[in-house]
Amino acid sequence: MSLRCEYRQESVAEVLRSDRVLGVVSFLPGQYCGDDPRVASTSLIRIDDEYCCEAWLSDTPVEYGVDESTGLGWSCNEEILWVSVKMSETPGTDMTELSYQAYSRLLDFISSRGYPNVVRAWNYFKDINKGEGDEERYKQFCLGRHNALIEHEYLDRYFPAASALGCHEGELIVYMIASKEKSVQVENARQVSAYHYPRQYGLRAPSFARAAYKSWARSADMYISGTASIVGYESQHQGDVLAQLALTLENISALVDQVNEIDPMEKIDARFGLDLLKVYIRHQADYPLIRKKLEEQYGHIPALYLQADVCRQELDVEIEGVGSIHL
Ligand code: 3EB
Repeated sequence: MSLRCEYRQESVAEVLRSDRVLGVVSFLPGQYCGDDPRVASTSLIRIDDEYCCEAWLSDTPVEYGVDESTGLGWSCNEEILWVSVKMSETPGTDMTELSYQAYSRLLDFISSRGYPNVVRAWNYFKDINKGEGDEERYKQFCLGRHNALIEHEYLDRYFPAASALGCHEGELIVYMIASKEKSVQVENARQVSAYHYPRQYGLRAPSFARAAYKSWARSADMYISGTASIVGYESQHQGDVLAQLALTLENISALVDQVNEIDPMEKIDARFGLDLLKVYIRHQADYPLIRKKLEEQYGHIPALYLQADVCRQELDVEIEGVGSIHL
């Protein structure tokens, strides 16, 4: 069994024709309007037209459906359960409660289906930087997510790899890759683990690992969490997006090295390498410069550029990645 992520040029509807599709993530403009349970529709805005959507593919046919009681969309093969949830907000919605509900539903569901381990999760919601201090919506999101994870017996070192970004409008969207067997969580020696951030970052620190890797029956994947210009626990290079980008790329390289150090791979010469990059940019005007720099370093790797708000107000760029074993 193997899992592959691809950025695709075809429309979501076309990608969905294959019976090997575990999940598709759609973006604006051209958001998917159907009701296929394999689609997570986000209001993240594509900055260029190179790719239309993000596809997660199985090498065997998948089974899929909607969970009647919660409305979760799911799909699975023998080893992987891909699941997404959409939580509507009404005026005055408490983000702590909303993220708690989202995670409780997701974690209950994946356990009940026999895939209790979250390898990787993505979280998108609007107005992520709105609210002061502990009232900031990102911090409230972290509190609700933490409470649900702890209730489901996730300890620090089992937190999934993750990304949490602010999107344009709409519901809280969470999608995740869950597995039957545990994945391996990886931290970055240059950064304090997010779950150990000090009190100023919220009542409960963010519950995520810097990276994770998972061996499947016929492949192994590495998931680099959303990575930004942070050393220790502090944001660096406020107001200088290119310096932020350079530091972000150093953090990503350090993580890839770290994964390669930890992974007890028996094959000599096999290393995890990056296959895809997803680049979140706060100000679209920064896109040309960011793209130029990224292509100098990673020009051979497909990259998807999205406008999104980084969860720390002072940061303007965040990058995540997917990798696999390169022989
Ligand atoms: C950071 O390193 C930047 O809350 O799930 C990156 C990845 C970040 C995931 C999350 C937040 C999250 O703290 C922000």
